[in-house]
Amino acid sequence: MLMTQQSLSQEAIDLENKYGAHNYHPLPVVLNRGEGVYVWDVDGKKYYDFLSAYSAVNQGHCHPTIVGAMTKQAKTLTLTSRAFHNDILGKFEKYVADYFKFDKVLPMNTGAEAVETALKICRRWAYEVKGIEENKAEIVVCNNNFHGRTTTIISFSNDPVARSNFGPYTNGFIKVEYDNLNALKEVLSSNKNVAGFLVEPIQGEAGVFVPSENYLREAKALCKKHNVLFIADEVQTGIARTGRLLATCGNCSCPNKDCSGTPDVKPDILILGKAISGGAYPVSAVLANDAIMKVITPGSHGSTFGGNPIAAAVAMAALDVVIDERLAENAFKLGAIFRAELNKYIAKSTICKGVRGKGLLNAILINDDEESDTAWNICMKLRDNGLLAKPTHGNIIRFAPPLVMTKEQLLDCVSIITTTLKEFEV
Ligand code: IF1
Repeated sequence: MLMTQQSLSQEAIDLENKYGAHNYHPLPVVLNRGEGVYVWDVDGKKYYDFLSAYSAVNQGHCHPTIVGAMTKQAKTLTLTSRAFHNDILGKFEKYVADYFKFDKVLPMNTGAEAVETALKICRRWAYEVKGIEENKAEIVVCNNNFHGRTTTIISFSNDPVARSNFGPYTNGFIKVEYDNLNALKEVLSSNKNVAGFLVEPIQGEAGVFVPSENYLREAKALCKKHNVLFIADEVQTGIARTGRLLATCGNCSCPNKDCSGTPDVKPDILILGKAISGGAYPVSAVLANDAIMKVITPGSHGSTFGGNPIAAAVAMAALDVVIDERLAENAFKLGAIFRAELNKYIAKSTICKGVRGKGLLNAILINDDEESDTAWNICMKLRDNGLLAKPTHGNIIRFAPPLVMTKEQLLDCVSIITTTLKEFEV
């Protein structure tokens, strides 16, 4: 029996290796079921999911409300394209616009598409509203950014693995150091052609890098002063992940009055993806007020699937769950416990140097160099001990469980993590 099951998992891995492009290096575990904070492998072994599909499954796996809305809509109407109206798109757009307090939303499917959409809106705005000379607009981005995988987006990445040999690259981007207001100030005051500043409120891929307390607020103020659009990529940080509805939580309807950080940083353009669907379906969205969104005219942008009826139904259900189950508050509360508990361990640890993050987007820093395989080996041991996480770089492990976790489950996870780390102490 066990032999058969093991060969099932090896068979699945072999099939991917033989027939799939090798664009990933997954942890060797083959999953076939998920529910809430748990996933199961083909042998029936249960794990805590500490990746949540890169923060897409904030509402937990197979949430019944979301799956219910999806199956109901799937049986009624799946796709009309935007050549015709349908009876749910407008409801979804109103729901999302009200929820995040913007005039308008432009629905797409993936995060990268939403980032591309924001860049296009920003460039049009530069020429048609700000009055920048044609083809001269520049968008400022940050070093070590991660915004997706398209040719334009990787053009302004500085990760050689993501970018090398994919040129020629798209022009019109200027990189500045993240969390450095002087660098931003310098480029904004010396260059009249800057149209926008694209930023992650917390840099995820860079290793869950949380900027200084005032960074986003001051950056927004600088943008305002120079008539530059502040574009927040909240694909990963949005939808309650960091203990607030949005990490830039401006005038949104987040019920968490308890949260600390930087209030009133309302982006001019907000980019959402991942958990806007709870991971059930690819849904992304770009939000802006009329003065900006008006540059989008018929034929200038679109997508066959963007804002399709299933996406609309799924996203409304997924955003309902965030409010109904108070996920922002839960992420805020559990995140504080998580970091406090890990810090107790870290005080006596040599293998783990620190923990950082906000809400339930956290990472631990492993005491080894970036090229080492220590973080990978720890993740393999965490897997054996019933918890799935993935390294980002050789010495950082990201921890981002679904936000529907209970305190008891979280403490159980802390115990798995610290027990595992103990095996690596020298
Ligand atoms: C992969 C990281 C997470 C994102 C931000 C846009 C996108 C992403 C801030 C694009 C996507 C992903 C994609 C995933 C790895 C991943 C990631 F490790 F790179 F940093 F989440 F932690 N903006 N992030 O984080 O969204 O087009 O993928 O829907 O395998 O590339 P997408």
